[in-house]
Amino acid sequence: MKRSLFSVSISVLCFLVLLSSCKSSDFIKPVDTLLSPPLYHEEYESLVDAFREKVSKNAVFCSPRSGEYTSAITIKDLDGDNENEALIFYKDEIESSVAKLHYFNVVDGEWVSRSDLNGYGNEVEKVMISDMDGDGNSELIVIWRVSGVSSSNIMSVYRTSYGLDKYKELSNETCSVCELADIDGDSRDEIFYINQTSSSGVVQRVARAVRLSGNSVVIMGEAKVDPNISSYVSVKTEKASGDSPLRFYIDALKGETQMITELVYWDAAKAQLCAPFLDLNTMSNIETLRDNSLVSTDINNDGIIDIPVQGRVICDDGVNRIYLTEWTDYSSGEPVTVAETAVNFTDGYMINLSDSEAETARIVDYSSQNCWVVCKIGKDGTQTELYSVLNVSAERWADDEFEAYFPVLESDGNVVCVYITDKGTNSGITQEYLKSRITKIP
Ligand SMILES: [Ca+2]
Ligand SMILES: [Ca+2]
Ligand SMILES: [Ca+2]
Ligand SMILES: [Ca+2]
Repeated sequence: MKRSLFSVSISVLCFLVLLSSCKSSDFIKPVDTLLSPPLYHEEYESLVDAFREKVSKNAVFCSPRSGEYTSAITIKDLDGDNENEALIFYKDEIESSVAKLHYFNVVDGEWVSRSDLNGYGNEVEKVMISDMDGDGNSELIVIWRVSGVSSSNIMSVYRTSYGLDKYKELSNETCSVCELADIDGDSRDEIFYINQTSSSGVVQRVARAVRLSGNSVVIMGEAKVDPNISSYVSVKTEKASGDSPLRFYIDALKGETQMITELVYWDAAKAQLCAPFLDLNTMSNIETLRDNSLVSTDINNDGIIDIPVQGRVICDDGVNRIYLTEWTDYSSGEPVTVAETAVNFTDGYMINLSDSEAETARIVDYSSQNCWVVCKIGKDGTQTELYSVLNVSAERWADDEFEAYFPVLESDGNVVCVYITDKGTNSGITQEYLKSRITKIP
């Protein structure tokens, strides 16, 4: 059975509307108010009928919550024979505690049920598909989860068993973060994840890379990371090139308000997975610890992700303490600051300071008026007011009182505007300069 990817994706889209996660079984009912196109593509009908007939009449479908495949039904050529196979995530009924995976292939134009696999939770977080060992057959990596318990995700790896045309589970393990990527640059994917263990009340977390070897999942390398985090927020990678390995940047919350970024990569020369920020004395990532929830991002658009490291205090009036943020590129193995910003989280903007400005800047924070006054500290300690940055509602912005201000950012019915003092003007600060320097928080 051949079909274009395009027609599959349309039918997948039609399904998605009704399948936000595991939803009740009335998915075939038309919902005219939601959609004008048909709910599912006609090509799906034979598969859904086969599933109802051979697997379960009352099943409810489960959509993976994240990742590339977010439909309960994924149709894809898994073995490279130019015919599609189908994966269906479902539960026997809405209250069932076990989500399952069913695998179909096509024989003589008919969908044939091949494998029915029990999961390790009542939801599906993500499914990843890749031929990890290059034998022509795709492996399936499924992250199962229990509703509301993100720390108990279980990663299962499934491989086809020859001759039987079935999928079989090779391994399962708890994981927090899980990505499929070519970690060592040999053109085959490995699995990268973070595993948590607890023994006698002591929690340990390790970043781990595993690959497929025969019918086993084997550890390539592992590296300890900060165990004392509340949750992982995001995982990013850059495109690996030449000598530059694939690097994982994992932002994690510590407590409610602090954040760290773990950096993990494969060191080809040492044949080791490395996580350089863990301080072994304190077993914590002090290098990137900050009192805010800024996440790593490519701040200077050079293709390398930068980590927002907490710099010196630029405002401490006894009530508020504001730190300079030093966006740091670690791609050379040594920290290189590529941008320095003062971030106003309350008012939703940041000021990108030049090196010399960052050295001498001080902020006076009139937080009740949503106003920052940016000053320069002279060598003799004198404080010169250069400009003020104000956040006002769009309604107030129309008033005459802001005539001396010019707008730099507008969003959500608010205007961030700036007034430059005479001394600021004399220092060479212009409207154009500040318009290019004051931006939204990434
Ligand atoms: Ca196939
Ligand atoms: Ca394979
Ligand atoms: Ca590889
Ligand atoms: Ca960068």
